[in-house]
Amino acid sequence: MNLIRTSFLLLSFFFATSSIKSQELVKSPAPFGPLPTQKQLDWQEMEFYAFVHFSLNTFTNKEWGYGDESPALFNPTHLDVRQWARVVKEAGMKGIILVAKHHDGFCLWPSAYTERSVKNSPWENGKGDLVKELAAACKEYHLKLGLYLSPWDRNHPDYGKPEYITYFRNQLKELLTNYGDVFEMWFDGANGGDGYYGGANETRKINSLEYYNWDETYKLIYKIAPKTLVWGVGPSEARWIGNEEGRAGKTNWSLLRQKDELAGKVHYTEFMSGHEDGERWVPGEADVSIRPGWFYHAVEDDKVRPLDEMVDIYYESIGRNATLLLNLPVDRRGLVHENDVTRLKELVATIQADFKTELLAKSKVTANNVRGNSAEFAAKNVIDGNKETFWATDDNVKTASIEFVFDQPTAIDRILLQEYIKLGQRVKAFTVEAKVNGLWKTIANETTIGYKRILRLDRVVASALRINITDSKAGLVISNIQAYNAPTFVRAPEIQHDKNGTVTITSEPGNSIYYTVDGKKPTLKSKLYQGTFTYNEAVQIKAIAINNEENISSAVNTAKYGISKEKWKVLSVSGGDLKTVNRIIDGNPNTDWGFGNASDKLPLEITLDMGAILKIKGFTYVPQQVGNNLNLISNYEFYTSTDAVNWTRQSEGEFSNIRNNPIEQFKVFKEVKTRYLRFVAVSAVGKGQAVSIAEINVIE
Ligand code: FUL
Repeated sequence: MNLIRTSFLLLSFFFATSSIKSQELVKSPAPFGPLPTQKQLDWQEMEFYAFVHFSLNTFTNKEWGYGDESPALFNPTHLDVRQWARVVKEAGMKGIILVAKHHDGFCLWPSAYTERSVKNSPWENGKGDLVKELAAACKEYHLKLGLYLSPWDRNHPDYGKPEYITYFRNQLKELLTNYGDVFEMWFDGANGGDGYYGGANETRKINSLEYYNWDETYKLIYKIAPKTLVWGVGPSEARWIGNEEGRAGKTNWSLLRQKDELAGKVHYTEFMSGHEDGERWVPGEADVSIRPGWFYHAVEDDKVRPLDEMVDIYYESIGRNATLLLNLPVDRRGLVHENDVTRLKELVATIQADFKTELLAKSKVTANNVRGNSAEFAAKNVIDGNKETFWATDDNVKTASIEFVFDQPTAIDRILLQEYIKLGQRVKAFTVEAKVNGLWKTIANETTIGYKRILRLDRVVASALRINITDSKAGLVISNIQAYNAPTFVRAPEIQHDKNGTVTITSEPGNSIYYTVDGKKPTLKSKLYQGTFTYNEAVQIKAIAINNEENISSAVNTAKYGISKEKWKVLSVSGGDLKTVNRIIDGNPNTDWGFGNASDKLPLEITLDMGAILKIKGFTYVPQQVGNNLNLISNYEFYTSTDAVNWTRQSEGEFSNIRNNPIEQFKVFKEVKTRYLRFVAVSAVGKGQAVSIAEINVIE
């Protein structure tokens, strides 16, 4: 008995010490640098979620309300939040962030702290609560709910004073306690400016870093809603990606020098790539609307972003270590518009086809360094489909290669890589090589990986694949590597129409282009494009490109043009360079005209002659498209006249949000007959006097 007991003790001692030893020998890699919290990890894994902008602006046709619009205007005819949830769920998105209050202060829930809400709208006889309805729909469809509460309130009389902060926090409390879990709280960066402010109609500038006392506000949020991730201004847990086009930088660190940012020392363009030396984990979220505007405008029904662009957005957000927040501007019925639903389905179908069959799982995988030669950190962990296992190298081994050998030559054009970010983001540079016909060739030379990096590559038929990490902050910890052979994606052709009505259609070399001018869908039987042609009347051109080798068609590109601007003339202009002013009517959005010489003072006035009387129902202003510090117009007036003597003002106001989203600005009014147009740039974004115009168009 004693003997047995003694040997048992000895044995257990032996096993205990040996397992301690092996643990000592091959410890898991230590975390490196700033780390994500569990909340941030869960959020990152959502990857793709929806934004909904739907409020008074939907009914006033604005992007930013001034704050004086009546709540009675909020009157959707067929509101169905379950339709939103269905569309979102079917697209594989994981949640919806609803704009509960935009800059005009109108609340989609019956806040106890204001009369400016759905309770004073005809919708559901003032008994409705949109946040509640959406929370229920999200629950039903297993989606997470997020909320946007605009810190800037152009309606509130106390905006700019301490009293407003109490109001703002009270509303936060309502939103974070009455509707269940909120996965993300969204605080927009647009803060302070002109507004109604309870009738004061003035400009109120605030210092957004100080006024809101974000530290206190964040404390309050975490106290009542610890599961909520806070985005945007203040010491946030995720950052804006620096543009409203949904594109992250190729290099994208989930780190940020947030202290510098909070001291106002970081330019927003740096958000696209984060900071390699950031002291905090603040990952990027790429936000973009499926249409040009964030709110619904009927005039944009045919301006839903083309499939090519949506696919690019997917690869340049989720494929570049960011999450993708895609806005669906709900229309006046209260539904996601059919055109948006169609495009979303096309996007999802394309992405699903791209990632249909994974090709590395069956390959033979080896690495030239494995941490402690331990099976626990072996190369094969990157193909086991388990996100908790990883290939790791020895500490300080910052360059290493992992190789995948196929049974037979395999066609590949996508590679997906993931670091095990629980232990930090490490990789600074890597290359990809493919063995083609017995020879290694480099097919990619890239920088960061992070949570997820997807490469779109020209197709190769390879017998083996090698990933070389060429620079890293610390030993490597890679959890997943995949490869796919996505179908050839043929980009839709580009259509251009110049001032003289000349139409040029272009596509990638080797493709054929077919087009129609009668609104019908082009097919292989339509007209083959063989060079430029001229169209002076209003025309709708639809074109497809065909990849001849594989006989694959692109999506249809539709371009609508009004009558050509051939007869247009600039009659007068109150400053700027007269020699180049024709650029604003040359039909080319990439050439712009600048106003802002030393002697130029706003307002700028331009008078145009269209050469004939036409019926128009609006105009558009295309701002300068090229560059970083664009000279943008913020406020305008627009007049029409049939004789250039008597003028009628048709529209005036602001180009809201143009700073963040400098796209073509649409302004509609009641149809009017006119020959002459007068466009007045009243003020510029920022303090300067410099503005520029790429194009002025009319809406017929
Ligand atoms: C911007 C806002 O000003 C826009 O109106 C929109 O809400 C967008 C998501 O953020 O900065």
